[in-house]
Amino acid sequence: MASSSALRSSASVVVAMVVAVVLLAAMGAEAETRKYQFDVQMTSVTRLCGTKSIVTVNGQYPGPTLLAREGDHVEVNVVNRSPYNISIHWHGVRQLLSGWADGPSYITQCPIQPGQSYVYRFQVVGQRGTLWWHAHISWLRATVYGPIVILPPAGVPYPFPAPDEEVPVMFGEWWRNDTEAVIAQALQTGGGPNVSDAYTINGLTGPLYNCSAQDTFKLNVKPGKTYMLRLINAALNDELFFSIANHTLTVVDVDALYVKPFTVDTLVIAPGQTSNVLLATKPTYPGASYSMEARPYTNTQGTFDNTTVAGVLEYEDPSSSPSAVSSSSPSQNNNNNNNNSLPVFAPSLPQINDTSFVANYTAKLRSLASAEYPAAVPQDIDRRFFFTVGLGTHPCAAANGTSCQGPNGSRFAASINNVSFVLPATALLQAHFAGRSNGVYATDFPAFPLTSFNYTGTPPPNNTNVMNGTKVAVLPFGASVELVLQDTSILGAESHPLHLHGFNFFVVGQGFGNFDPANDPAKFNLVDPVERNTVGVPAGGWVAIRFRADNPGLIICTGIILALFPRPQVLTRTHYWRTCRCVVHALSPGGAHELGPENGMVGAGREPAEPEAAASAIGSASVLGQC
Ligand SMILES: *[C@@H]1O[C@H](CO)[C@@H](O)[C@H](O)[C@H]1NC(C)=O
Ligand SMILES: *[C@@H]1O[C@H](CO)[C@@H](O)[C@H](O)[C@H]1NC(C)=O
Ligand SMILES: *[C@@H]1O[C@H](CO)[C@@H](O)[C@H](O)[C@H]1NC(C)=O
Ligand SMILES: *[C@@H]1O[C@H](CO)[C@@H](O)[C@H](O)[C@H]1NC(C)=O
Ligand SMILES: *[C@@H]1O[C@H](CO)[C@@H](O)[C@H](O)[C@H]1NC(C)=O
Ligand SMILES: *[C@@H]1O[C@H](CO)[C@@H](O)[C@H](O)[C@H]1NC(C)=O
Ligand SMILES: *[C@@H]1O[C@H](CO)[C@@H](O)[C@H](O)[C@H]1NC(C)=O
Ligand SMILES: *[C@@H]1O[C@H](CO)[C@@H](O)[C@H](O)[C@H]1NC(C)=O
Ligand SMILES: *[C@@H]1O[C@H](CO)[C@@H](O)[C@H](O)[C@H]1NC(C)=O
Ligand SMILES: *[C@@H]1O[C@H](CO)[C@@H](O)[C@H](O)[C@H]1NC(C)=O
Ligand SMILES: *[C@@H]1O[C@H](CO)[C@@H](O)[C@H](O)[C@H]1NC(C)=O
Ligand SMILES: *[C@@H]1O[C@H](CO)[C@@H](O)[C@H](O)[C@H]1NC(C)=O
Ligand SMILES: [Cu+2]
Repeated sequence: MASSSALRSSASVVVAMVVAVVLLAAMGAEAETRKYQFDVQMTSVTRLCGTKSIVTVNGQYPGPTLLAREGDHVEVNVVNRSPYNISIHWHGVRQLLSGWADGPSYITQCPIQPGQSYVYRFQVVGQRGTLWWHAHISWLRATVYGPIVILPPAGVPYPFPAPDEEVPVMFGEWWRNDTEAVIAQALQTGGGPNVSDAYTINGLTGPLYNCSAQDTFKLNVKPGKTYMLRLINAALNDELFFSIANHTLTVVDVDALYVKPFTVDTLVIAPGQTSNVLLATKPTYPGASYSMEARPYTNTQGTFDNTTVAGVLEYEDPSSSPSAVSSSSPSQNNNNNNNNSLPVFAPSLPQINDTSFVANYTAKLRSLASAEYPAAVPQDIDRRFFFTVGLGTHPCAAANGTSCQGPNGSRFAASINNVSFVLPATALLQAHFAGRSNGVYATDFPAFPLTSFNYTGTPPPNNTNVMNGTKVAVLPFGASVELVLQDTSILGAESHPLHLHGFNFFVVGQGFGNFDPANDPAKFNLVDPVERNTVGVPAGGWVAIRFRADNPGLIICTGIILALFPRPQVLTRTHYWRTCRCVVHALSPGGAHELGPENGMVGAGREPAEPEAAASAIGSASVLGQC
């Protein structure tokens, strides 16, 4: 079990105030240091009538909840008792001045090798809501993940009526086979990785799969109460629809940022995204149970996991024995089957390819933009980027040239502006820190496509080859950045979730077809656009985001990291969720892209400085580990 200690140090408080004077002073918060022990280990787990050994933290699947209050310091000692290299990413945590703790292997750190350990230290500043943590190397995050629950500072209420109870609800994917074998095979053949066999809710596959009813997530509720579900999409590849029969969900935040509340029957959540939603139960015992279901949204032309995971919302029966009544959380269990005789209602979910439903849903998301929680949307832009995001091919690496399983015997690759990211052998942050970026990465990532074409036109260009490289784009510290992400129709238009490390951003506009630089910016929402850390680039469309490159905290890497999540079936993806250092580079097979300010990295208490020259003054090399 993860534990938190109440150790309070005045030194911590001082640092907190330096970093976030405004936020913390306003709240009068006293920061704690929360300490966790994460033992990464192999654990036997049975699902769908098959038992396999998976990588877990502390033997738990999903892993333990990391709980903190806004303003707290967090310290996680990760001990690697597994046979795999591993690192842990704290997804969505801004990591102000703590870039070394972000977690992506070969970007901000070397992986923690078997038998070794690493202490992640960071502070939660200016965020409250739900985030999550996961392994950040290869496909280990398929099983190594868990919730991050960030409570508001003591005494600070939610900007909505307080729920009676809060429950993390994590969506995931389950493969019968070893997921490291699945991704290794895809990389070898150049084809898409095998799709998952089931989706999960809190690690449980539910009654719609064979040999699975015993592994069903049950949410036990009382009538007349409000439950806050902390939704997390930890699936590797799939955007999901989610709905609970006969109940509505009121969305109050996304990615640990409050939104203007709105109520829906069904919501959409992309991989990496989180959302707090309020579930008001029926005023009286209904004598029925309600299925809660999740299944994918996709318009891919390739194969995908076309299955549905279900859990059950069960009302406490007032006529049952008092022993069934428990007031303590969590209000969930796997084996309580005493309501078998009740009718169970099922929700109706949108069609799997209902892109207009998704567009309608995302259009409802607005920042709260209140006096307490303002939306600081950059109005004047210093740097503009236009990135095409999509699929392409690499030539087959096999000597005979014909054995690969991608299009026409090639290998699938994902790219941004036609550059496919190649993972370096030295962590980028480390290379920068040591002043030895030469030969590790180049700083010539193109801000615009080198060749323009009809990005979403049909037919797409015949030449699908992409170049590869470890390239970054450098941002000056403090710059206001606008980034337009344009999906392409090359090898099929698809929705690609994209994620930034170290930053939140505002989604100021989106649309279908090609972005029109003459007319679309006039339609941008610069007042209350939703702020988040992960956004889906619409299939065959574009999305425009804005942010300020104000986080020198990723020190060296200062980074912003944009990670692209191409669809599973079409990619050889090793590189999902790669973060990057100071700028934008495209990831290759599995393409992610990264972006971040390289100038202006500072150590705690230092002024912004020149990139490599200042590096040696920053932090301590010992935190890097050995590559
Ligand atoms: C799992 O992998 C084995 C070989 O490693 C293969 O024979 C089997 O078909 C795979 N099963 C699934 C469900 O992919
Ligand atoms: C992937 O699926 C194919 C076809 O079902 C199967 O033959 C192969 O063994 C699977 N590979 C892995 C690693 O599961
Ligand atoms: C369950 O098993 C039956 C019989 O083997 C099969 O026809 C059906 O497709 C399976 N259903 C699922 C969801 O796997
Ligand atoms: C649930 O919804 C279904 C369909 O919308 C309706 O037929 C049914 O009466 C509802 N039942 C309960 C108990 O809410
Ligand atoms: C997905 O599965 C559903 C029901 O099992 C089926 O109706 C639908 O046609 C499938 N869609 C695709 C694209 O395979
Ligand atoms: C969605 O898929 C169905 C068949 O599965 C098809 O008839 C329909 O045209 C598709 N809709 C869109 C918007 O692609
Ligand atoms: C999306 O919204 C538009 C306008 O609000 C509406 O006409 C359309 O029916 C909606 N589509 C879906 C799938 O909800
Ligand atoms: C091509 O090479 C691959 C290994 O790189 C091998 O598996 C395959 O059998 C070869 N195909 C032919 C036609 O020689
Ligand atoms: C781009 O392609 C689309 C779809 O094929 C077409 O409707 C549009 O006219 C094209 N735009 C230009 C500028 O050629
Ligand atoms: C693409 O290839 C097709 C078929 O080989 C050919 O007809 C077409 O002219 C090519 N298009 C371009 C833009 O080269
Ligand atoms: C980069 O691309 C070149 C040309 O296609 C290829 O020879 C090389 O192996 C690629 N490197 C990587 C790491 O994929
Ligand atoms: C683990 O990481 C180290 C350092 O990058 C590397 O040398 C080693 O090959 C990796 N081991 C595995 C099993 O990937
Ligand atoms: Cu992240």
